[in-house]
Amino acid sequence: MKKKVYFAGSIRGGRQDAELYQKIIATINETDTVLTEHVGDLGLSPVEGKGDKAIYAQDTAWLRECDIVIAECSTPSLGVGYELAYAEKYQKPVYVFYKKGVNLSAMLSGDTYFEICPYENEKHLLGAIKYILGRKFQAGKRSCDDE
Ligand code: 6IA
Repeated sequence: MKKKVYFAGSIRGGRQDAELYQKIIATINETDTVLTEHVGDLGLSPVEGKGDKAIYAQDTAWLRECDIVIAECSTPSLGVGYELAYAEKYQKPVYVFYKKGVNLSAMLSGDTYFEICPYENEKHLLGAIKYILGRKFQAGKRSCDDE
């Protein structure tokens, strides 16, 4: 059965990685279902759209509903940080990707609940995501280094 994937990436934190988010979403959609396709929308205006209360209600509902959370955290984002803590509260498997060399917040790298996955390049990132989605979730077997 297809997994429901909550993909998190920066919106108001900055859209410089939006094209990368789009590629991640396309990769996940090859085998599973991304609930948050708007994160990769290159035309998305961070300030317009539905009200913030509606966004919060929808996104937190999706976080409770999803099977797994995958986040790209190279661009710091308050919203993504909040989503990751929310996902932990609901005991969802959480994978945090970031480009090697980026100074990831200690509140992510220091939280042993999260699977922290630094990557070298796009190929490595997309390969790791495919690998994660291709296996069963088993306690103690969530490292993204064992591809
Ligand atoms: O603080 P940020 O804006 O960078 O937070 C980004 C994260 O919060 C993403 O992972 C999204 O899941 C969520 N998020 C933030 N803004 C929106 C949003 N804006 N719509 C849906 N999720 C959001 C609406 C803009 C609209 C024109 C599509």
